[in-house]
Amino acid sequence: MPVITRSVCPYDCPDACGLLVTVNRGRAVAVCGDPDHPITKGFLCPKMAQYERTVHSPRRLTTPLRRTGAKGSGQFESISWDVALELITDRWRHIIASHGAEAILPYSYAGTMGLIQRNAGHPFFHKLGASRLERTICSPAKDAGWKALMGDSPAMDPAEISDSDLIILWGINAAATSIHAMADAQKARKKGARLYCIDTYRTPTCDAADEALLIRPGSDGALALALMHVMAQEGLTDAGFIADNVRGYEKLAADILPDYSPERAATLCGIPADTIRRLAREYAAARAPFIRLGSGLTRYGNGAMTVRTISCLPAVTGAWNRPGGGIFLGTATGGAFPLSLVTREDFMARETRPISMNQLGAALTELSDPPIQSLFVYHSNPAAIAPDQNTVIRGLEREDLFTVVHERFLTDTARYADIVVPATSSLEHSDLYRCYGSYHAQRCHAVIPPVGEAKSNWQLFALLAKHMGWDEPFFQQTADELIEQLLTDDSPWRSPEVTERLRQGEPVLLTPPTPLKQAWLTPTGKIEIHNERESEPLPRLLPTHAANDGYPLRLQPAATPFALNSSFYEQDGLRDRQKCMILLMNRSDAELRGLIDGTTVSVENDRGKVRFTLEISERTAPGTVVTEGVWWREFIAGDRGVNALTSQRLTDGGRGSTLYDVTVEVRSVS
Ligand SMILES: Nc1nc2c(c(=O)[nH]1)N[C@H]1C(S)=C(S)[C@@H](COP(=O)(O)OP(=O)(O)OC[C@H]3O[C@@H](n4cnc5c(=O)[nH]c(N)nc54)[C@H](O)[C@@H]3O)O[C@H]1N2
Ligand SMILES: Nc1nc2c(c(=O)[nH]1)N[C@H]1C(S)=C(S)[C@@H](COP(=O)(O)OP(=O)(O)OC[C@H]3O[C@@H](n4cnc5c(=O)[nH]c(N)nc54)[C@H](O)[C@@H]3O)O[C@H]1N2
Ligand code: SF4
Ligand SMILES: [Mo]
Repeated sequence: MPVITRSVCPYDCPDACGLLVTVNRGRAVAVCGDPDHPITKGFLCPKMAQYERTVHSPRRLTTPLRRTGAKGSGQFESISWDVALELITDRWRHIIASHGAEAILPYSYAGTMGLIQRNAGHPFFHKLGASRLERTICSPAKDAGWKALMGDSPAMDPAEISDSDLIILWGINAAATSIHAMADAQKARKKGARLYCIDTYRTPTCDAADEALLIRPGSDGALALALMHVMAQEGLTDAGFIADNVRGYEKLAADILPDYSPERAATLCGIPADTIRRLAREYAAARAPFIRLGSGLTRYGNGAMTVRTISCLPAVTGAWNRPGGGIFLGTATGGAFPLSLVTREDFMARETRPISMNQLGAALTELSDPPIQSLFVYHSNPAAIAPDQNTVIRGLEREDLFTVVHERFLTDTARYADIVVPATSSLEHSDLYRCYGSYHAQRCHAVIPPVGEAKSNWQLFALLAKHMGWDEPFFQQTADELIEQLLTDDSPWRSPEVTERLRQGEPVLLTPPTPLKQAWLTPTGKIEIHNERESEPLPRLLPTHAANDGYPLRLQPAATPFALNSSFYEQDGLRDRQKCMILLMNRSDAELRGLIDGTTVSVENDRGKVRFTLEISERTAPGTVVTEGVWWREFIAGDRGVNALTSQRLTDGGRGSTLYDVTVEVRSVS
C-alpha cells in the first residue's frame, strides 16, 4: 500500500517547501506540495513537481568509484566503501605529514540546505585543521549592504506584501526563483496594488508586472539616488520619520543627491528621466510601498553599495511606518537553533587559512605555502558553478591534486575526481530546515531507504572520522541525535509547543525575538544613511568591475525556472524545456554583427570562449545579452559553460561573487 509522508524541499530556494511524498515499496512514486504548509499552499515549482525523477534517476551514483581514465574523462571503476575510505584517509595522512593539513581544502555550498547535512563537514575539517572555505558565492554583498545601513535589524515579515499598494520586484526573477512570493505579489495586485519589476532583461516576472523597467546592468544605484533626488526636490520625503529614525539624510541630500538628477541618472542607467520622476512621485505617494530586493543586482563590484542605496528608499519616505511598507531582502533565522553544536568551531586547534569559494581557480593554480594538495567537494558543483571555469578546470586537471567528490550524480566536478562517493538525496536522510524567504522551519525524517550504497553527508563524515582513528563520541552520533540537541535548547524563537510540533514534522512559524520594523539595531539606534564606519560613509554610485574590461556587451548569466543553478539537469523533461544553452540577443546587436537566429555563436572575453545557440529576442535591450541556467558539460555543444566567461573578482562588501559583472563580444562560428 502506498504511504504518504511529509518531507521538505532541500534546495537553495527561499521557500523550503513542505512536500507530501507518496512511497510504494521503498520507492518515492509521487511528490506534491503540502496544502497545509503556510508558504507552499499545495503548489510546487516545475523542478520539484517530479522530484521522484531526480531521486530515482538512472543517473544516480550507487557505489563509490575510483578513477581509471584521465582527469575529466569520466572513466571510473566501482570500489567498496571501505576501500574508498582507506584511500582517502591514507592520502590525507601523507599530505598532512608532508604539507600540513591546510593543504586540504573542503568545498561545499548549497546542494542541501538542511542544518545537519549542509554543515556536516565543518566539525570534521575543523578538527583536521584543513583550510577553511569562505562560503560567499551567493548573498554576502546583500548582507553587507543591509548591515551598512540597517545594522542587525531583522527583516520585515514578507507576508506584509499583501497590505502593500505599490510593489517593486527589484533585481529578482520571482516567477522563476521565488514562486510563492510571486503569487503573493499577484494576489496583492489583484487587490489593487501596482506592480513594478526592475530587471536587466524582460523576464517572466516582468511579463506579470504592470510595468517593467529595463535597467543597464550594475546601475541601480543611480536610479535609487535619482528617485531620492526627485523626492528631496519636490518635498516628498517624510521629515518626521527622518527626524526620529534616520541619521545622515541631510548629508546625503546636500553632498550626493544634487549629482543625480533624473536626466543624469538616465544616461547612467538607461531609464528615461520622465519615468524616473513618475516612479519617484508614485513611490512617495503610495501608502505602503513594498520592495522585494533580489540577488541579481548584488553580484557586481558595486553590489553591496547598490543594496545599501536602494534600502534607503523606505527610510526617506517613512514607508517603514506603515503595514505593508518597507523593503525585504531575506530573513536571517540563525538564532533559532544553536548551530555551533553542529559546526563545532571549537574543534579548530587554531584559526586556519580562509580561502574564498569565488577564487577556487586561483587557490588551485596559484596558492603556495602550502599549495592545495587535496580538494574535497560535497554538495556543490564548482567545475560548473564557480566563476572563471577555465582556471578552475586547469586546477582540477593537476595530476598532483587529490580530488574527492561526494555526489548524487556524475557532475562536471565529479568527472575530475580521483574518488567519487555516492550521496543520498533528501528523501533518504533526516534533517532540520529553516528558510530565508520567511520565518518557517520544519524537520523531516528519511522517507525511503538509501538508493544503492549512498550515504548522507553526516554519515560520510562519521565514517571518515572513524577511518582517521578519531574516537570522539561526537562523530558517533546520528543525525537524528544531533537534531534533537538543536531542538532541546530553549530559544526565544520558539515556545515548547512550537518545538514539539517541529519534532512531529509539522511546518512551524519561528518568532524573531526583536520586534520587526520597530527598533533599528544599529550602534546609533537609527537607520544610518551616513555611516562613518564604512570606507564610503554615504551612498553614491560606484563603478562595476567590467565597465573597463573593453568588451561591448553586458552578459547576464541568469536563472531558469527549469533548473536550480546546476541542479536538475538530470531530469530529461526539465532539460528539454530549456532546449539548449541559448544566448538571447537584441536584433540590433545581432544585425550589427551579422549574426543569424538559431546559429551557433562564440561568446568571448579575456577569460574564455563559450558556444551558445543564438536566439534573437526583444526580451533583451541593446547592449545586454542573456543566458539562463548553468548547464552540465555533457549536454552542451562546446566544452565550456557560461562560467568560463565570469570572473573571480569580488564585491565591494562581503567578498561575494560578481557573476553578473561581465562583458563580452559575440561572433559567428563559421
Ligand atoms: N528556478 C530557479 N530558482 C532559483 C535558482 C535557480 O537557479 N533557478 N537559484 C536559487 C538561488 S541559489 C538564488 S541565490 C536565488 C536567486 O534569485 P534572484 O534573487 O531572483 O536572483 P537572480 O536570479 O540571480 O537575479 C534576479 C534578476 O536580476 C537581474 N539582474 C541582474 N543584474 C541586475 C542589475 O544590475 N539590476 C537589476 N535590477 N537586475 C539585475 C537578472 O537578470 C535576474 O532576472 O534563486 C534561487 N532559486
Ligand atoms: N553562471 C551562473 N553561475 C552561478 C549562478 C548563476 O545564477 N549563474 N548562481 C550562483 C549561486 S547564487 C549559487 S548559490 C551557486 C550554487 O552552487 P552549488 O551550491 O554548487 O549548487 P548546485 O549547482 O545546485 O550543485 C549542488 C550539488 O549538490 C549535490 N547534492 C544535492 N544534495 C546533496 C547531498 O545531500 N549531499 C551531497 N554530497 N551532494 C548533494 C547535487 O547533486 C548538485 O550537484 O552557484 C552560483 N553560480
Ligand atoms: S525549489 Fe523552491 S519553490 Fe521549488 S519546491 Fe523547492 S522550495 Fe518550493
Ligand atoms: Mo544562491
